[in-house]
Amino acid sequence: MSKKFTLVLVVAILLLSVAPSLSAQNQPLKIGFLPGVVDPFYQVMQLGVEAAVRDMGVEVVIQIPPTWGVEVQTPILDAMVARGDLDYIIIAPTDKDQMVGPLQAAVDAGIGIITVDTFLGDGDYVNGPVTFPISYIGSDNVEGGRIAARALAEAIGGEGKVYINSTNPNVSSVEGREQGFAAVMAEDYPNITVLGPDYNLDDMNTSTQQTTAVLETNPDLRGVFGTNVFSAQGAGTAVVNAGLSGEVQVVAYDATQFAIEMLRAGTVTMVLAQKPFDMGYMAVQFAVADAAGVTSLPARVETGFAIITQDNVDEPEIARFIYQVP
Ligand code: T6T
Repeated sequence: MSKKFTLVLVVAILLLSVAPSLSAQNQPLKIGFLPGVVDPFYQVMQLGVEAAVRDMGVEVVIQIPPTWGVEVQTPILDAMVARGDLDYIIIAPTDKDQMVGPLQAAVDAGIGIITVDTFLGDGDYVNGPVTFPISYIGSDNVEGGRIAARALAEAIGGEGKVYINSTNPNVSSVEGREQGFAAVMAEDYPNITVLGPDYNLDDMNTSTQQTTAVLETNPDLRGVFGTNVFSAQGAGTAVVNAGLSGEVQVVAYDATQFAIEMLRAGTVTMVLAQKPFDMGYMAVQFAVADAAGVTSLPARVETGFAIITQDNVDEPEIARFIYQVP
């Protein structure tokens, strides 16, 4: 092959690889991103979305609900649909049932839906009650709850009373964590009693108040599981405020800087990091692939965890999963 032809071929390949992904109307693909709430987990997810948007030459419209709930998320979703220029919406549904209708309307308007972090229905988009989303990209939260339960059970010597502090009912992510946690305790630790869950509606102060009340009424409490950012931060704060740091063990879901500080201080015994950057990046990839005509996208992608302890928190391959937000 002549050198000139090789050079032309290489340049052509490079140009094709950076060509913007186009919609059916031959316009740059435009994607909406609508997470659950403003928090470090979704901020890291947004970094993943933005990195993929840059890499794949697409456009994104980002809107983040100030607080959690269908009454906040639905109007934002409806406004995104009403724009009429979005090809896909990447969303973390704030209720696995109540968000089905509004998202079905988005699909009826010709918008592809990819759910991240939380799912609709039972999460089975092939054979379940809800099948219109392209995919669910997120954690296996039942397994996450099981990991948390084993860590807490080990930290308290396999016996005693523990408490779950969580955010909202009917949210697939924390619901799975609660289920996995309770299942391991029931199956493998007959001498551990589980209190809760109490729901803090994603408010850290409420979580602190709830956990404080449980500590006061249960002086024999040995451990607490906070099922997400604000639950873990609130529960850990309550344990510290009660002067019980290191005595009442805390397992934290989500690797915020706050959780890591509590880990280093000995208040938290294990932090379970999710991979929100991966969720965001892959969701954009899936939208681009679907627009290009790919038909073999998996309906479920589980992005895994990093288990963070005092022993490994400074190891670069672990520390990289701490939620670093700008
Ligand atoms: O734990 C994450 C997320 O996985 C969950 O669905 C809701 O809470 C967080 O956003 C953390 O606040």
